[in-house]
Amino acid sequence: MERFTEPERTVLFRVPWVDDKGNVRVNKGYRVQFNSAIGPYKGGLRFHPSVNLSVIKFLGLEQILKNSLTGLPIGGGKGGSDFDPKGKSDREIMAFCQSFMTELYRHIGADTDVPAGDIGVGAREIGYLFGQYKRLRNEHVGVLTGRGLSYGGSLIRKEATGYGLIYMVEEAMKQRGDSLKNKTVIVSGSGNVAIYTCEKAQEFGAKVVAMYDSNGYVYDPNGIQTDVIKQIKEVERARIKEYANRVESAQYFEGCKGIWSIPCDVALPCATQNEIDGESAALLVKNGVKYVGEGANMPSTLEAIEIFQKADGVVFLPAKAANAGGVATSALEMAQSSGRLYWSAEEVDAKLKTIMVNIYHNIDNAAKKYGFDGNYVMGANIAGFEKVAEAMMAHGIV
Ligand code: NDP
Ligand code: 2IT
Repeated sequence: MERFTEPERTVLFRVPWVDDKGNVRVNKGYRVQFNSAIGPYKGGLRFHPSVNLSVIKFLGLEQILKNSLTGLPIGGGKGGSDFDPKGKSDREIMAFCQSFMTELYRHIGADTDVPAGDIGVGAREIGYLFGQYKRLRNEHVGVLTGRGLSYGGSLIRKEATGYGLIYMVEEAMKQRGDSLKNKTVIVSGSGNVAIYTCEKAQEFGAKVVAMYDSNGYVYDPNGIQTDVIKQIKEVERARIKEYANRVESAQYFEGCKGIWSIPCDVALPCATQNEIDGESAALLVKNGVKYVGEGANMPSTLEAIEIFQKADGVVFLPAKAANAGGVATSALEMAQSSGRLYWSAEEVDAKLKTIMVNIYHNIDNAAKKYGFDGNYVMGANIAGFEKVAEAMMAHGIV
């Protein structure tokens, strides 16, 4: 455990770049290469002003266990910067990404460490990062995942975290003779994970009534229209407030926390850490929530988790299991890159679904086996840890 909690390597670096006004700007860059016992370091890059070493370390530690749960050969790592992509021009984003990669490239590689996206890092950023890596190394390899489809990306990677979350929630419901059909759902956030969670939940017949960005939330009793959210967030990069200007049945409320006061059957936090505190958790339980599935990493505070777990009949699916579909599909992208071939969307989606169903039963069984029936926090930690610990022991003291 002492070795497990200490990162194998931590890289901190300066990221200088020039803004559109000609000013020199400097940000902090991070890559924590936490654990490579079961495969190359794997995990996203986050660009957000709140990023510091502590945030990257908690995400990296979670990533080790999550990646182990996928059953695929990927170790754990995480990185990022305190750079704020909001309000920056495309040229500024490119300049930042090129500078970031000019340092990072010497520490990563397709068999060493394979970063991907996270908050503030999507298809555009991965494109600029990949372009600079390729230029520096003169190698077109699978060193990043979440790549565009024209240069080595995998179908369904973009959708994978959200779709995977819903596949797991549906499996947990199925085991209890329940389903998402006609359920009222809240999805927080409106980024990559939130959008595809919303889309898949609605495909299963649920009604998603609210979503937010960091300014406030929209409530649409008729069900959020995913295509409108996609247009606002993916195309225009605008604020969610716009949704209420475009959809008559919707209302906008300033501030985020109020979203958890809306009664729902299923709560799916998909924005960021600590977005559900004890007070919000108690309110959700009081209003009848039955399933909580974490799309974001550590969105529930410790107090909130305790409230969900103590509440009668509430199923709590923790992040490292519930949002593992993203990184699992990243591993499928790595496999396709190594094999120099592409799988169809149906093929990748089918594999994703199988992986999520398997993770659910693995954590359920581990919880039962160790006497914590229904406690998926314990189940996920134990099932994830076993494989990593076994590999670490096999490698000796390294
Ligand atoms: P995006 O950048 O695409 O979206 C993030 C969303 O969360 C935005 O709507 C953003 O609002 C909102 N948000 C961010 N910070 C805050 C905050 N402090 N308060 C309120 N809202 C906030 O990121 P992703 O969708 O990729 O990531 C969301 C979560 O899912 C993160 O926890 C990430 O670690 C996790 N995750 C992501 C995976 C992936 O494949 N992308 C895989 C597994 C987990 P705004 O635009 O206003 O900032
Ligand atoms: O938190 C996560 O699992 C991610 N951001 C995805 C990591 C990845 O390598 O796809």
